[in-house]
Amino acid sequence: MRTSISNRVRCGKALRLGVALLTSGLALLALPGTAQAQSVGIACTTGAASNPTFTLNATDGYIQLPDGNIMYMWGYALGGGAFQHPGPVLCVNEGDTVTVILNNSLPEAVSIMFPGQENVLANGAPAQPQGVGAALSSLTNVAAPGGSVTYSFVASNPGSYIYESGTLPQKQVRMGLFGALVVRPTAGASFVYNRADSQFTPAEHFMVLLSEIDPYQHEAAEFGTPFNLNNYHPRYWLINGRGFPDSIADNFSPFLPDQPYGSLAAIHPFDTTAHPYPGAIRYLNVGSEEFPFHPHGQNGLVIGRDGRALQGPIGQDLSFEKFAINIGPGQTWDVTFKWYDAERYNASTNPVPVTIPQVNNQEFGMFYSGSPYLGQMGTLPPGASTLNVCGEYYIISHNHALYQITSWGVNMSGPITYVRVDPPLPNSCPQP
Ligand SMILES: [Cu+2]
Repeated sequence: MRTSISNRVRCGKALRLGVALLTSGLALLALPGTAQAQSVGIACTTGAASNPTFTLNATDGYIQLPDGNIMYMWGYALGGGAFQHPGPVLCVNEGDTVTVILNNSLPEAVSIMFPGQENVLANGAPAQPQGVGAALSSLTNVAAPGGSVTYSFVASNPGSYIYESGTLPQKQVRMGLFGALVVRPTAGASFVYNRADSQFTPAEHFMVLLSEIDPYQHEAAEFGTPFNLNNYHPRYWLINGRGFPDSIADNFSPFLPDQPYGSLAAIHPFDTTAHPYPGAIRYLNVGSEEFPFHPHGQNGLVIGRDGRALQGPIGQDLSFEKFAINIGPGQTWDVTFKWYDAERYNASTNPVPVTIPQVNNQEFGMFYSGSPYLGQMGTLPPGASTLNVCGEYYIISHNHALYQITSWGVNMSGPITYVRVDPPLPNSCPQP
């Protein structure tokens, strides 16, 4: 295990170096895809402006979990980059011919399926299920150990998609061979679909990729021992490959070198003039159960599922509001959301209509500003500290299958994240 940990540290150095190079713009020509280095929100990896090519290496590594465990994983690493979990978020444009070269460094044949994409080619011929005799061995063409395969398809429908292994998915997807694919519509990158009502605030664009881990299956893969799938029993559930509280750390946080994607949703209050468009969340489920995700504070507006806008035959709007977002296995849901400052409480003109208890009778969470008013910092009693920076609000957002809010028994960790509501624009709050 000591060797594994030192590997992890080296990977982290490589990732940080990669981010530094990207920031300086020097690596744009050298890498087969470039990742946006923003700290919060969906961090797209993009290729050429049209018809991009991505190189993904199936490899192994380790991730950190909230209970302190280190977990052996498989993953798709960006060509030239280190192991990461989950795979890079591939963002392409509608109409692109997308090419994905898969190189396999794992000890068994692996593949990539692109659910929702039509007419996928493998090495230039239609992708086909593979078999040994009458037995199905893979749902699509594979790369043998040490080998490679090239997939291509035309991204003809905008929306959110999963890409994942089609080979022994009951093992390989659970080991981590998955990622997200975003197809941007011709309407532009601030739209989810080619519908005017799917416009969102580009700075408020998020991903919630839900997955699960049975540590005994991963241990068996690491040490090459058998695993009885009848005993499959997840103990960890993750968002974007992290469990809470790691889930709300920045993208590319140095202390999570192989888990680059956070899930904090940082937004501003809805305002018809200053902030008229909603935020957008792309929910994806690569697990084996339905995950009823529960964003508190405001219902989500479900505008698309499985890479298709919710609309009738002549474009009628069939979107609907939802309290819990019930993402089934293999599904993707596109959801927009707003946060309204309904009461507009103000310390001088519209105070909270309750008597604030004296300090000795209050409990302070680590994100409380000391003031109930948005955009104000209050005085905290001696000994209390806060992570709040400018009187912003934090609203929990979590998987509502509460038995899954755990990391192998450590309660209130796992698939939890926050919506962070900053004071109205324009403001001087330091941005995450
Ligand atoms: Cu809840």
